[in-house]
Amino acid sequence: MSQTIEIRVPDIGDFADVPVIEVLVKTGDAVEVDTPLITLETEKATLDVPSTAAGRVSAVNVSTGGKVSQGDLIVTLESTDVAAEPDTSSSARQAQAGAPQGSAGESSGAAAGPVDVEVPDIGDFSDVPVIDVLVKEGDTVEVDTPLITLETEKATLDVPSTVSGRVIALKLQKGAKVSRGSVILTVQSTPVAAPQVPAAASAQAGQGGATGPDKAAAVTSTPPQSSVAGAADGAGQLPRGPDAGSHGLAHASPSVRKFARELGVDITRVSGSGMKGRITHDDVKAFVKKAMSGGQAGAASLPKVPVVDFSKFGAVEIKPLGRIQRISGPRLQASWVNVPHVTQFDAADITDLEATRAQLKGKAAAEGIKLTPLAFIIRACALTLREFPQFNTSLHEDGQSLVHKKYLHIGFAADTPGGLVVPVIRDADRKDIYELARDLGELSSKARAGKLGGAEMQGGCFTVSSLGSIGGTAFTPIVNAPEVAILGVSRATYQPVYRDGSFVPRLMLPLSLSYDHRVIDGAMGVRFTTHLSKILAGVSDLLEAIP
Ligand code: CAO
Repeated sequence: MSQTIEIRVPDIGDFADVPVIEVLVKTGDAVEVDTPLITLETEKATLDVPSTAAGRVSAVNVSTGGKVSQGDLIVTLESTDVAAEPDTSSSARQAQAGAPQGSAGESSGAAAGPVDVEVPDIGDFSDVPVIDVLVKEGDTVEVDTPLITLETEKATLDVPSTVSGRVIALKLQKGAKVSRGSVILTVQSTPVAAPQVPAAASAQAGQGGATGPDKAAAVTSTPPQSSVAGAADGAGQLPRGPDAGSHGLAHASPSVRKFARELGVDITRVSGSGMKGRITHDDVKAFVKKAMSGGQAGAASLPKVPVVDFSKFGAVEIKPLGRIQRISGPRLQASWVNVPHVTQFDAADITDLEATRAQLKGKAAAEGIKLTPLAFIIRACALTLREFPQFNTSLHEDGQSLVHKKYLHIGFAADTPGGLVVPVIRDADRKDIYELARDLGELSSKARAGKLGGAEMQGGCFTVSSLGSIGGTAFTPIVNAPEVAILGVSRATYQPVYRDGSFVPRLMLPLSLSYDHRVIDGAMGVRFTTHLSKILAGVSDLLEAIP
């Protein structure tokens, strides 16, 4: 039979008018015993108040930013599970601590020296599992830096340090079981001024927990000395050692951190939308959602370009982007934001190459082949890629390995009336200059006519973008990801080159090689362009007939 149950704020020590920094449930939600309902932030700690009964939330009586004291109504539940009424011994969940205790407690504010920090009074609980160790040996901790996270049957609690100093010995590991008095670690303490002490919460453990009409929910407070905190990580409140563990640096309540842990989320990567940048459950969910939707998290978090109403400044006309721009735009942006680009510039002496090309051009034209510099450049790239197989790879989606391709298809950027497309010459390493030139001509014509098939634009290993027929001295092409490099070619011009004691005019071809720095380092980048330049200058290799 359905029963209405009111869940109220339990005894939270001497605190009153405590800000609600997060409301974790809404009307209609099903909650279990111990489902966190709200997060409170006292001067000293962040506390989750869990439900003491199971049921469906029929009314939420608090809101974020509101203030509550002991006995205030949090939510009303419609419960069908009368048997799930809170165990009156739930007072055991009162992990409130009273007076300073333990060696660490006495040491706070004392002279420097090694100090053992112990598990404080955690109510009736013993052999409580340590579900997270938040610091490591060598870390600097401050008073209130969370050290370990405990999970009792009823709540998740952070145990903060009671001294400041350097951790010299960690005395337990994740998975260990602890009770009051267990030594957590030893800190080489530095003397600190005694912390501001609010009146210590009265010790509640074992008192039956009847703190409100619905009995106490699991609540902890953080007295200044050895005590259990809900999560002593108040943003902007507690100083943090520079080496504090990443979990310790996250501004989130224990339930949020537990939630993140369960989902395998590194909470330090989640940005908080709550008060003072606190990370909420919704922030963790949003983070996971973004990660699941194909790595959009990074792009989604990019700062936005301002939206401007240009008509304020003069007449405007809005025209839709072309089909190719609509397709290639997101791909270019994906490469731009994901690939750490470096561009290596160089210049190849193609004086002899152009002389040879001039000789061969007429004969090739008679066979219907337009022998442009690009055919030679693609041939030179194929030969260079054979020497530098690292450039014929793609990062595996696992981010831990490289896919080495045993084939070599080279794409080239073609400027068409409809926009930029990249036809792909298959097996470019197995074609001679004439075959490459023929492929180039055919694919370029098809591209300009908008007749390229999908398959003719797929499978590229490396791309060449030649703007040489138009002009320019250099540019920074965007890698055609998941390829790892692209060669930009600008207009060849005669330059004075110092040779054998004098300047001679040489036709120099500007090269701009952009590469993915995750795969290729700078030395390899410049070796590639040096080798490429040598082959272009030598000519003979380029004319080699392919059996
Ligand atoms: N330096 C000097 N002259 C060059 C040159 C260079 N680097 N590259 C080509 N030329 C000359 C050629 O020699 C040719 O002259 P001749 O007829 O006297 O031999 C002339 O320019 C025209 O060449 P082409 O454009 O017909 O042939 P191509 O093989 O060089 O280029 C293609 C073909 C499809 C790549 C080109 O037409 C094109 O679309 N380029 C634009 C690519 C582009 O937009 N890239 C940018 C991508 S990033 O936004």
